[in-house]
Amino acid sequence: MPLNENKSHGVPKSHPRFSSLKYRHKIIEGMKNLVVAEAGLIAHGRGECFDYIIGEKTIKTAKNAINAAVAVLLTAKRPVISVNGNVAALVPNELVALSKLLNIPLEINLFYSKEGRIKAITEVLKNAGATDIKGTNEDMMTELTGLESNRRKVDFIAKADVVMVPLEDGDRTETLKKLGKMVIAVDLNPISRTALWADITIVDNIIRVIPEMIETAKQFKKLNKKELIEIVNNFNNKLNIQKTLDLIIDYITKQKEEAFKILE
Ligand code: PTJ
Repeated sequence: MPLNENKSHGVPKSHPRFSSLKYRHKIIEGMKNLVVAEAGLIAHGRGECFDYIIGEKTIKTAKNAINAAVAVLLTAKRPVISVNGNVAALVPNELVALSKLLNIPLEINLFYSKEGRIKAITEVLKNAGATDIKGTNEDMMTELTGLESNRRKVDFIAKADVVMVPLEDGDRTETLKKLGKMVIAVDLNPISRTALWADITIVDNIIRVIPEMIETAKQFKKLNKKELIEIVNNFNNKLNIQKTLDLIIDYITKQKEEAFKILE
């Protein structure tokens, strides 16, 4: 048997936290080769913490939001998926598969600018099979008014009607909304500014969201425009976030009851 067949980064596959540790290492590797910003490690840790309190699974409200998001992306005129370092490190293949399935461009948009990062992320996406990557040529970029961070520099996003923003910081979502764009957010924190500002908030881990969106897109591609619009119209983001918080409270209450049983 080849050495390490049952291990990844020294972690045995039988380890109860194997999956979580595998994604941690993807983030660490990503940071070493410039894909992930240093602060991306901290953001990942924050995400892990929120993932715990939803039970590390796709909860019903996330599935509702995913359905609405896919329906919107299938009916939008000029949709785009924004890509940052964490997302590129965690789910490059899945992201490219989704972009191809929906025929939507990926645009690299970074909060932390650093020499070589755009090139490194472009490489990762190209290796995953991406052919349509925006945000790589400064000369093609314009600036979003009302935004001071590095995220103000955009390419296709400037003309987009729908922008999907996974793992975002609040400022740009607010700006995109003020510019009349529809925003789909993926954020494990249900009460972050991004989550509250977005039109559709998917409270789930990006590692589960993109594969789930791919499966949903395969099904929804068989629906007609009227049926897709109905799915969007039946979705209420505010209510969905409220229900997400209720599910978190229920889960924590249950965990509180369960917590000490193993010690008895
Ligand atoms: O690559 P860059 O330079 O564009 O920077 C990317 C980060 C993520 C570092 C930057 O956007 C940032 O600092 O983001 P924040 O403000 O930390 O917000 C990230 C949000 O994503 C937080 O609410 C986290 O809880 C959430 N989050 C972290 N990991 C995941 C996640 N949400 C979904 N899936 C995750 N795996």
